[in-house]
Amino acid sequence: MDQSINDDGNWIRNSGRTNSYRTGPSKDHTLGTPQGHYVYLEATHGFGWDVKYTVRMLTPTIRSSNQVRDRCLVFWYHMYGQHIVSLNIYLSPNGETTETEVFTKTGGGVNVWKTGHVTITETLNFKIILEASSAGYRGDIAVDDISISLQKCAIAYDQSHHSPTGFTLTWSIARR
Ligand SMILES: [Ca+2]
Repeated sequence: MDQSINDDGNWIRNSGRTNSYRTGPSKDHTLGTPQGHYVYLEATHGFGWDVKYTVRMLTPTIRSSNQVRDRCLVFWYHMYGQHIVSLNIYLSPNGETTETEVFTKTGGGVNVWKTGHVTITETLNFKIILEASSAGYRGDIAVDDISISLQKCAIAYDQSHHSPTGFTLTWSIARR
C-alpha cells in the first residue's frame, strides 16, 4: 500500500508494543507474537491534546468491471487508547478526489484485535483508502491481515475463512 500525501503523517510498520502505555497492541494479529508485524498510527507523532492527527494509505488500483465486481475486504484492527478518534475506510475511483465511506469505527475501548469486513460491489476501478485519526498520545490505532477475496462477504461471516482467490496486501511501508 502507498502512503497518502493528503494527511498529517504516515502509517508505520511495527512489531511488539508501541511507544506509549495504555494504547496500541503488544503483538500482531497474524502470529500473535511480539515478532509479528502490523501497521499503525503512532499517536505520539501527532499534534497533542484535542488536535486531530490523521494518517492515510491507499491500495494500488483494483480493477473492476460489470463481470468482476463482487469482493469481500477483510481486515483486523486494534483500537485501544482514550485519545483514539476513528478508523475509516473509503473507496475511491480516482485517488483521493472522490471518496465513499464504507467502514467507520470510533473510540478506543478494549485491548484486543477485532475483525472487520466490507462487501464491495464496484463496477469501476477503485482504490481502498485506510484512514486513522487520533487526538492525543494514547491514540495508537493498528491494522493487520488485510485481504480481498472475489466474492461478497458471507452473511454468517466466518473469521477463519480465507478465500483461495483474491489477494493479500503486504506491508511495503517499512519506514519509521
Ligand atoms: Ca502481522
